[in-house]
Amino acid sequence: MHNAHTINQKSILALPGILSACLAGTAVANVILAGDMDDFGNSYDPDDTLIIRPLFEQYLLRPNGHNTPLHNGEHRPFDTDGTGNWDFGYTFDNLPTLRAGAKLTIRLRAENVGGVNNDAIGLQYTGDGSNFSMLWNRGIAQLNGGSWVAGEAVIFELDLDNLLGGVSIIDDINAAGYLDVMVWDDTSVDWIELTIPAPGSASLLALGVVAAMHRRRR
Ligand SMILES: [Ca+2]
Ligand SMILES: [Ca+2]
Ligand SMILES: [Ca+2]
Ligand SMILES: [Ca+2]
Repeated sequence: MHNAHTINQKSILALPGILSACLAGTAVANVILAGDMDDFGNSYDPDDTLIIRPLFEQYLLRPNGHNTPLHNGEHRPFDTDGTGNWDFGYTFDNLPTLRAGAKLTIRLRAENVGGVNNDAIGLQYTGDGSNFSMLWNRGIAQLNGGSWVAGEAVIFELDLDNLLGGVSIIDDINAAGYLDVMVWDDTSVDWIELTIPAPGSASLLALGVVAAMHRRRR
């Protein structure tokens, strides 16, 4: 009986520590990395595996596009070197619910093949597999202060709740459960990161209050 009481008291004393550990744990965002961070090293490394949902893939491989007539129907891989007229696509799928704070970070390089100035990035393909339709897209030059020149590399952080133009696509991503990323057509992709904010700590804070009250009652 005495032993049981001692153990109980110890576990109650440990409670704030456990709770703060929980809070610290949930404060860490979930980050999904696509491609490998190898400074545009080799394509087709184990971590360079492409995931592209079927309808988006159909669009990327459309007969009158770049990939099918010019690249034998092959997808542009991560880390291509010196290659142009090739469209890149990737789908982050099976996503949990995103909230404000979700962001996409992407590292790009303008290839020295001519024609990079009109390259662009698009998010969330909404077409029927044959037509161009993106929920949001912008010229890379526009995102890069007005220019995008051969050999230049950049990391963009795109706030999915406040994209250039004041657009939020978070509700659309949540409704779909995926996020398509497209980059075209003379620009290489080193890697892409999707940062998913941790669930709100409000409920855990409430739990902490309940625990404190519980402790006082004893
Ligand atoms: Ca690689
Ligand atoms: Ca081109
Ligand atoms: Ca181009
Ligand atoms: Ca890479």
